[in-house]
Amino acid sequence: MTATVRQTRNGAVMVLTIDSPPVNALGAAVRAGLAEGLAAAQADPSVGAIVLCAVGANFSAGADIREFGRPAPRGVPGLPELCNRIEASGKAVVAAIEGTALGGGLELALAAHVRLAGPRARLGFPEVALGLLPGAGGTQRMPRLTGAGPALRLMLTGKPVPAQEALAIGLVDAVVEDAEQTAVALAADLAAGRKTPVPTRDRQEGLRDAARYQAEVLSARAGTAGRLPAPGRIVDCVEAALLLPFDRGLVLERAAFEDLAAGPESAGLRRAFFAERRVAVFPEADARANPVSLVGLVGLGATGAAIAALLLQAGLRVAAVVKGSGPLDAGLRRVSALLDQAEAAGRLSPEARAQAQARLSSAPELTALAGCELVIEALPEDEALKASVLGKLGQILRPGSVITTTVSWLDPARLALATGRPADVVGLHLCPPAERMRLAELGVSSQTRPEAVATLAALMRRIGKLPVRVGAAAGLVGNRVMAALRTAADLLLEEGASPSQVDAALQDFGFAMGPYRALDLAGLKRAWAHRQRESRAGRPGYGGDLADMLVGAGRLGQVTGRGYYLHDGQGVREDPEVLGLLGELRSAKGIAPRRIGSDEIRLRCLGAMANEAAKVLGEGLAQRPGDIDAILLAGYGFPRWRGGPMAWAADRGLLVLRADLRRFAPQAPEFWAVAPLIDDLIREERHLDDLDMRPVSSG
Ligand code: HSC
Repeated sequence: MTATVRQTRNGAVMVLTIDSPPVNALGAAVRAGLAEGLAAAQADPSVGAIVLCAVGANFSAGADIREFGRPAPRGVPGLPELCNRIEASGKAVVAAIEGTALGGGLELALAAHVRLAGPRARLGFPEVALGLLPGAGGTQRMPRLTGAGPALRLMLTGKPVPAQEALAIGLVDAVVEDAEQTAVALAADLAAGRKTPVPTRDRQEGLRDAARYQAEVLSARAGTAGRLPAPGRIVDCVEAALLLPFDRGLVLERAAFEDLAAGPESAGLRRAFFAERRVAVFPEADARANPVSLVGLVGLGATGAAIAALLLQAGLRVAAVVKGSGPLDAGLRRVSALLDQAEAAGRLSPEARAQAQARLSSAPELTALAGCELVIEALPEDEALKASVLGKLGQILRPGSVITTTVSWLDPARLALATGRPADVVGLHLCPPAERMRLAELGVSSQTRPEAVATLAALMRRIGKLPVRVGAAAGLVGNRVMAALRTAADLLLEEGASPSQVDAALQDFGFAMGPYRALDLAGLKRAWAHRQRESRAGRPGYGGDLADMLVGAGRLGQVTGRGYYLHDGQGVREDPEVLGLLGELRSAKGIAPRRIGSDEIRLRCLGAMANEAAKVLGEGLAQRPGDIDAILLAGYGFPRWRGGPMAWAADRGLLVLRADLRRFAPQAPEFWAVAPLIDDLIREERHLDDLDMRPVSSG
């Protein structure tokens, strides 16, 4: 007997219980255990029926994603084969689904003859988020039960449905209070009557209305025109469930799955999946997170209001402090508008919205925050203003409360000193729009106490953010890496490219928006102020000259109708005036413009990001390459299916990347200087991926 699957007897019923923490993924050992249990049940004449169930919060999270791309162990059936064996069992198989049944986990249940779900069960096909499709019969079995519409919805959105909805669409046969107990009783009945219900492959109810089925396929196909291949292949397979015999449909599904699993898009998405999970491991992760129910918020600008709205929606109380009745009213209106949006989107019921609003209080003075367990200072990027408020908070707050300072480019370690209690301070960077972007970078200094980090991380998770722990430093990690991209882009403009060429090349790579469109949207003022500060501090840096000329000409971006582009009634257009300014800049620098192709644009921009990321890693500001990828994916619109800038660098290879950087260096030697970490890894014959596996160290 394999330890990951327990075989127990209950009269004539053999119960096979999957017990493979943390999520009951269907790796080789579990599949072997299930196959063994199934064979034992078939061979034993005293067994009349079988129950499939699991322990823990998940029935099963599906196939073990770590096994993809590795050779299958000999003698262990693959998941498709295992599902076929379950379905072909002469003895009835009843699946008892408690918790989540995802992907291959749901396919296992679909191969059973009866499915019972507990009231809190959730069922779904998240494969599409990994660039895959259900590859163990799901695309052929589910439509036979539910028709094309529900099957396509689950497979194309990747979102699980709760038990009652699964019942309504015909995905499960009943929702019962204790799924395992009921399954055993039902299996005993089936065993007594020697009955095996119709296997899913022979069920027809979902296929009967062929015209409707085809219409649903057609309408789903219209939405699959994007960059990723999986959605189109899902639609093909679901269509095949109607048109082809079951076994031929399985062959088609298998081929599509193997194609997708071998493709670069799925590789990138799987990498992103693991990177986002690995960020949960950091030196302070096991420290005690203080319970938080009342959060103080200083400032209700765009970021502050977004944080307030998210906290209120998550059931927390918020005490906001804003100086002046005008700014306070404006801030409260922002919070209300965000709660309205949440209600309109169905994320809050009208009652929940009213309750959320009632949990918000406001005051003009910081002393109102004395009772807060955690305070978030969300004032504009003005060091003197922030330092003065943080100093007062340091005096007002009880010992043990956590002080969070939101930063864009300011160094949270420096700001922490202003409180007089730096151990309690954590920096926080949220990307705009803060109500939507998932990233929460936590800037931790050598003085920060672990409980403060754990408390803020837990709070961020509660409001739906992905907390990534980084070292406290100016710009933290994300802004620094993005600044390198912008510098590389600016240098390309000086050499001959236009803003629209750069944007098009990066959008073609998969960025939602190129850097100049993004700058126009965010406004040019903030980046300009940062350059001014850097220049005053004796760190002038490369690039930025055109941006300075634009700001000087009052072109502040979309808000003023003009920035890198013209924004008027005719949309966003290239502006000859900007190209003229660029010409002047090149002449002043004595640069003869050259034609630059899209490949070179991408290579330079991504090379600059990867090199900066390697510097950040070498400085110990990020724990792992995957953390940097997670930051860029969750906060900065880096295309998820590309895996992130470090994934890009790993694919390109460090030697090739180093040669690229050396080639670019003459124009801006300090900027393109190869990160010492890249040289070290090359010398030690190691790879970036090796650093993802190293244990995290504190400090
Ligand atoms: C699939 O099923 C494909 C099949 O259709 C076909 C296969 C056919 C093959 C044919 C061959 C030719 N695998 O998220 P958490 C790890 S594709 C491996 O923090 P939670 C995770 O990395 C799969 N590992 O927990 C972490 O590990 P760490 C479709 C998996 O309670 C730990 O488990 N399924 C894993 O917050 C805890 O994870 C999915 O995409 C997996 N499938 O959430 C489901 N799933 O501690 C993905 C998790 O070492 N999983 N891990 O860092 C989830 O959505 C969430 O994990 C849950 C639990 C909601 C299940």
